[in-house]
Amino acid sequence: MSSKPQWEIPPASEITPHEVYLSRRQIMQAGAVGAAAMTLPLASVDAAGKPLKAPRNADFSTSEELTKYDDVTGYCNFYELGSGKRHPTANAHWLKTEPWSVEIAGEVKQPGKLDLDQLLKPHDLQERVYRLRCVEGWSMVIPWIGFPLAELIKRVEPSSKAKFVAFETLMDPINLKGQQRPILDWPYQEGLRMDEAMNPLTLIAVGLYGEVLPNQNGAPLRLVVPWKYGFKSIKSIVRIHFQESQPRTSWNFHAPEEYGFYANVNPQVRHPRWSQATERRIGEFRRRKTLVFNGYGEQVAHLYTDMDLSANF
Ligand SMILES: Nc1nc2c(c(=O)[nH]1)N[C@H]1C(S)=C(S)[C@@H](COP(=O)(O)O)O[C@H]1N2
Ligand SMILES: [Mo]
Repeated sequence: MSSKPQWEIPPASEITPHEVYLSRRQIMQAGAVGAAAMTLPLASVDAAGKPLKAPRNADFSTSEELTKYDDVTGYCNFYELGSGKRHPTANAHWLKTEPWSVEIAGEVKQPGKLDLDQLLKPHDLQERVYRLRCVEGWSMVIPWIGFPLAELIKRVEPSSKAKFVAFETLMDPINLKGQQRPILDWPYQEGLRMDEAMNPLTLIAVGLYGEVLPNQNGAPLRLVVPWKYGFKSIKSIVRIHFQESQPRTSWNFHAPEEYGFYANVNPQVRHPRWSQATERRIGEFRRRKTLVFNGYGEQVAHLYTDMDLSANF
């Protein structure tokens, strides 16, 4: 996000994603490790980039062409690591992911601090290919690895008062130098209504393209909410708070008329400074039409039947 939409397109990489991805998968299959027997490499030193195997969930995956690995990991929004698209990759080492824990708090029966192993161990990982659409007007297709947020929510047992879930990114201004400038009210915060958080599409991602999440993509765990603009998909989460009131969220607080709390991808609702009717799929030349709910309407439109989506944008 910036004061102007950035239409900059990354240079075409030489190798296709399929070639890279298939060869990685073949290497992993040759290892013949059962998914259940696998220990997660997530909590080890320099985990980012280590192979991470998970079966694809075809029911939740688009068959559209994948965005190139180099673009997924080289053209990022992660303002803690710098506000340019290339900065998060160049500054990825600013993010210290070990040790890592996530605080579960608020209206919940099982509050507490979980280290990464405790948080992830009970959950089986799966791969899901989702579209990601940034409010700036570009989109990607990414093979994520993770598990449904709903599984974690059920495990920690929110109380009946929990109507919303709030998320926070790591606050570490000494290392995360982006936080030394008041671009946003740090730490980065996002939130979902409980039914959005429980929707089977909503994913906690810990990997992509068959490997542990690179730092610039939100290691060691991030949200992926595919029917919403990318800014809802908060990276490097350290706190999950269950609450009765609608959470304050960073981009909405920064510019409420530009970044609504709901942030559902909607070609009919303009961003005040540009149209959302079309998008540039990274790697493609021609712009495509943006789909309502980013193409996930069948799964999520029912969440909003009673809402005016131009007022609740
Ligand atoms: N903590 C944090 N999370 C964040 C952001 C950020 O700046 N900080 N940017 C958001 C935006 S605007 C987008 S489009 C997506 C981009 O995810 P990607 O870089 O993995 O493609 O991350 C989102 N999550
Ligand atoms: Mo974005």
